[in-house]
Amino acid sequence: MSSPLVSILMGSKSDLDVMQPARDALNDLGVTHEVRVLSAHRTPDALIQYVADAASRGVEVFIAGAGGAAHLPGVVAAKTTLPVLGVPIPSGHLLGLDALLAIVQMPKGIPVATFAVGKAGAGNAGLFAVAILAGKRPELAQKLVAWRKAQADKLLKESVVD
Ligand code: RP5
Repeated sequence: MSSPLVSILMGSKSDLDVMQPARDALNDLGVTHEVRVLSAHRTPDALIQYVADAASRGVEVFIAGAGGAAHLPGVVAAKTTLPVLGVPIPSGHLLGLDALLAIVQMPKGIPVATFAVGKAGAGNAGLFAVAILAGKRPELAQKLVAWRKAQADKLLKESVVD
């Protein structure tokens, strides 16, 4: 089996589009990752088995996106001491506010880092995963600096509107 550094989890295939920016960030920066759809309430046993297995294969960071009651990131965090980055997915009547509150309000003792609702949060979770990994990987830290510079250069090129 391959050993990706990051695992991107989501509770439903319907979350894939919102989670895409996390994949994009990891692809841009050349970080190995895998993507799985596993649900805390629909497939709890498979989820718990996967988390244990992924950690033993070398995964160092989990990104978990979920909508609604959104307990996926919390359940992942309950089963590993590796960093878990939670992304609230906008869905249903509450448009992600439900997921945001569910993820950000983890009771003391089992932390989940919570990101913005939707695609911005997914992208930032990807970048944050890279930042965590870059702590012990100087070449990755350099890539992150270059990525930030490219982002700034792009904005500066477009800064004169009129
Ligand atoms: C959550 O319920 C998923 O993360 C998804 O955001 C939401 C709706 O899932 P589906 O009904 O589209 O499968 O578990």
